[in-house]
Formats: sequence, C-alpha cells, structure tokens
Amino acid sequence: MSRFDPPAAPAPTPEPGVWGEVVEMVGKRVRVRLDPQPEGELHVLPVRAKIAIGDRVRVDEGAVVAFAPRTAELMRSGLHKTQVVCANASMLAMVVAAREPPFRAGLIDRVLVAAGAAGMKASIILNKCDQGMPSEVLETLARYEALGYPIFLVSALQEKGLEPLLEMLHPHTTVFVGHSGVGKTSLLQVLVPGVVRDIGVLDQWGRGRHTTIAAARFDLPGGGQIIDVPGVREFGLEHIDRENLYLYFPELSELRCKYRDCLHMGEEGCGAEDACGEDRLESYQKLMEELV
Ligand SMILES: Nc1nc2c(ncn2[C@@H]2O[C@H](COP(=O)(O)OP(=O)(O)O)[C@@H](O)[C@H]2O)c(=O)[nH]1
Ligand SMILES: [Mg+2]
Ligand SMILES: [Zn+2]
Repeated sequence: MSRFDPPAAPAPTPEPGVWGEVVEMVGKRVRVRLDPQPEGELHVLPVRAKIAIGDRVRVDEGAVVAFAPRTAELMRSGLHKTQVVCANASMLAMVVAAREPPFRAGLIDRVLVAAGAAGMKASIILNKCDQGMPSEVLETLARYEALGYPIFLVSALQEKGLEPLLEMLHPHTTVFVGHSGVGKTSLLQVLVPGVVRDIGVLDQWGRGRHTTIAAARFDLPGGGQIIDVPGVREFGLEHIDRENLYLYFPELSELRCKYRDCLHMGEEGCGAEDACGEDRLESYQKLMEELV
C-alpha cells in the first residue's frame, strides 16, 4: 500500500451516547429515564456533571456526563452558593397553606421573582382550605390574581378544587415550591394516583418534619408533569441583577414613574407605592437592599 492511497473508510463517528431525563435525585446519584420519553427504561446512575432535576442528560460509560441546554433554570441562592432548584419547568406553583404553617407573603414575592427571572410562568395554590380561609389571606391572594398570577383554592385532604388546577397543570411541567408542611407532596399524591412519597408531620409549631428530601418529577395522567422538591424556608435571590429586579414585579415593570430610571426606593413623588401597594413595595425595597 503506497502512502498515496486514499485512506480507508473514515473512522466511525463516536457513539453519540444515550440521552435521557433526570426524574429523581437519589443522594449523590440520579434516576434517569432513558429515551424514548415517556416510557424509557429507568436507571440509577452516578453523576459526573452538575445537573438538576428535569435536566435532559447524556449518559456515557454508565454515568451521567453532560446536560442539554435548559429551556428554564429556576435558581435559588444562599449565602455562599447558588443552586438550580429544577431545570426545564415551564410553570412554578407557589403552594401556601390557609392556616398552618402560617401564610407569609414575603416568601411568595421572592419566589415569584425567581420564577420571572427563570422565564417561567407562576401561579399560587392555597392548600388546606378545609381549615378555613382567613379573609386577609383571600384579600392578599386577590391582589396577586390582579397582577396576573392564577390562584387556586384547594384541599388535598378533601380532594377539593382539583379540576381547575389540573386544567392549568396539563400543558406544563410545574414545580411545586413552598414551605415544608404546606402539603406539596399530599397534593402531588392526589393529582398523580399511585405516587408514594414521604408525607411530613407538623410539629407543635406547625412546621413540617420528616418531609420530602429528594426532588422528583412525575407524569400527570392526561398530560403535564409535576416536580416535587424539598420545602424551602429561605429563597435567596443574589443571582438576580439589582437593576433588573423591577422587571419581575409586574406592577413596576409597567409603571411609568415620573423619573426616568427611578429605583422606586422612596424618591419624592415616585409613583411606585400607588402602583404596588405598601406590602409589595416593601418586598421590592427589601430585596433591593439585599441585592446591593
Ligand atoms: N387539613 C389539611 N391537611 C393537609 C392537607 N394537605 C396536606 N395536609 C397535611 O399537612 C402535612 C404536611 O403535608 P406534606 O404533603 O408532607 O407537605 P409538604 O412538606 O409541603 O410536602 C401532613 O400532615 C398532611 O397530612 C389539606 O389539604 N388539609
Ligand atoms: Mg413534601
Ligand atoms: Zn419611582
């Protein structure tokens, strides 16, 4: 064979690898559903990439080695690190309880900002309506509804209010976010029959105990998916640029304040309080101070 002979057939292109989706975080491993979705085989695999629940991932040599670009990335930051709560979800449902654990609008405002920054739609689910619906809570929720966030009043315990909720959920991959103990897992279990997850017990202060520790994603019969994640107490937003915060408060992003580039931090004659009301403006200003 002379050195001028044309090369033999080109080397076969390397195996593109097998793809799948992360459906559960299992300690340091993940449960992956291999393609084709949604019926592919399930495998528990070690991880050699920083992935999140909901990621589309490539598997090579028996490990997860890479993930595909994400359509959405819900982030939460703590003091020292930023965490991807879930990947590729299109809807965030903020789950709150009517009475226990106590309703806290401040956390709602933060989580709605995180959803906006992730490019996700957001809604609010008031669970445990069987425990009564305090009028202050309903009034607060009506204000969020006026801002364009759909509100659902439900009871996982009594399986009430689920039809309108299901209608909202079917076209989406939805992550349930909220304090532990509000009933996220209970709600998941009535929406997706057959799911068995740890249900927490509330301690004497109404806080969740023994609750969900591993994030997991479930297919809803009739379409859509739900991602159940551990409860959150804090939801840091350090990953958001301060100058962009107003974009995730719909009443501020639409406001034409009398000052150009107004920060709405109490400037004389600023129109923000009229636009937002006291509570929402306080949340915004508190976040602005945090994001310095
Ligand atoms: N009264 C009432 N209790 C509920 C309801 N949903 C959940 N719970 C209870 O609230 C506690 C926490 O529920 P869990 O689903 O673990 O909450 P998670 O931490 O948000 O996932 C459990 O004791 C549930 O039985 C509801 O609709 N009504
Ligand atoms: Mg739970
Ligand atoms: Zn202003």
